[in-house]
Amino acid sequence: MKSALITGINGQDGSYLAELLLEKEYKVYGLLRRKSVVDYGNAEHLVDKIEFIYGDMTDYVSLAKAMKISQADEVYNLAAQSFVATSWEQPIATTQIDALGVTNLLEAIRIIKPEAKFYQASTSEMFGLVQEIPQSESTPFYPRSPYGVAKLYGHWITKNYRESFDVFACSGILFNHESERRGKEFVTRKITDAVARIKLGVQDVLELGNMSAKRDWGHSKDYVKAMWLMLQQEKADDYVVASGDTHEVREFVKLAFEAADIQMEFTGEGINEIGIDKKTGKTLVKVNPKFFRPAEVELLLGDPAKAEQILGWKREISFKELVGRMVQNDIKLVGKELSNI
Ligand code: NAP
Ligand code: G4F
Repeated sequence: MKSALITGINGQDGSYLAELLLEKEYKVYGLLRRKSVVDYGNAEHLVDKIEFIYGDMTDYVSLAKAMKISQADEVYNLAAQSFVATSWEQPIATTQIDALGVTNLLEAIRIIKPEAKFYQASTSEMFGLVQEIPQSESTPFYPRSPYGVAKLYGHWITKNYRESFDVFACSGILFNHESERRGKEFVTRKITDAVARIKLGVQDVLELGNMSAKRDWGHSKDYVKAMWLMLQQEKADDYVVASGDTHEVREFVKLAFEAADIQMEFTGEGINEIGIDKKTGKTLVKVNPKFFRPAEVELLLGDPAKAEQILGWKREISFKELVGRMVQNDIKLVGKELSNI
């Protein structure tokens, strides 16, 4: 039986990856931060199937202990302060977790079990102010946020441990992936949650920042398969994982309202742009500059050719299906919340 250690176990990707590895009969260990109230988050339904180990990416000793206890054959580093906007408010914590945290974990592997295979959750945010369209493994990086800069360090230190110490270390440069388990501060889930509340009559308006930003969106369930595939190859390498399509935030909003049977259209420009209900004329969407970022990533579009050719990976859930699944799930969740009041 193979064993795996997943950091960020209670996050979006951690929970889907744990499900995938359990299906493949791995013994799964999950690194969990100690909080005042125990919270398994997205891994709540897996508590009987996973062995949790308390630890923190900023604490080398806890990571060394996690490696000692788990003796993991495969280590997936998904833990991060992952919200770009917060990285300007907490640049130092973001760096300690997303940059130095990776070195802490690589050192724990090198010292305790150097033959373990390592996956690093790199990100399309490293392309930032994009130097090429679409972005591939050879596109130069230009991060635009403290998060992007910290992740770029994590990316290079992973490569460095591969080249310096022969650790089987891979980076997955994953483009945006969402799901029914996405945190509600990220734009997709913020939209689908608001659409559900508007549909059920408990919210009037959805306020957003830059709706012209374009993202290459896929479903997390598809993307965790690529993580696993990377660690099953003969040779450690880095791969872009993306859908190969890009959409404006505005398009996501429109499709989300459509999925809830609300016909909405945009009118006006800049900060005066609004989305109105075609039937009633009511304003459903507004711009609030408070959600603008100090530096924006305007366009992300990935080229997944290498992952498709070498890993045999292909995304299965389309953009339209992703939006539909998230909206239907939020309508169900908000409905349940209201019936409990
Ligand atoms: P997520 O839902 O925000 O999960 C992040 C996880 O990291 C949570 O379990 C969180 O635990 C944990 N964590 C945060 N700080 C920690 C610390 N100091 N020590 C230990 N654990 C800590 O993120 P996700 O969407 O699943 O993303 C997974 C990884 O992929 C992240 O590294 C993210 O940066 C990267 N990534 C994501 C995307 C995407 O579109 N989703 C794209 C590219 C790369 P708590 O509950 O304790 O905070
Ligand atoms: O959903 P977002 O917050 O995701 P962002 O910044 O693209 O980051 C996500 O994807 C990265 C991969 O590229 C990951 F590495 C990272 O961990 C995270 O998962 O914002 C998407 C876009 C941005 O351009 C933002 O400015 O949506 C725009 N946006 C417009 N209004 C908004 C809002 N974003 C948020 N969160 N909230 C808004 O009201």
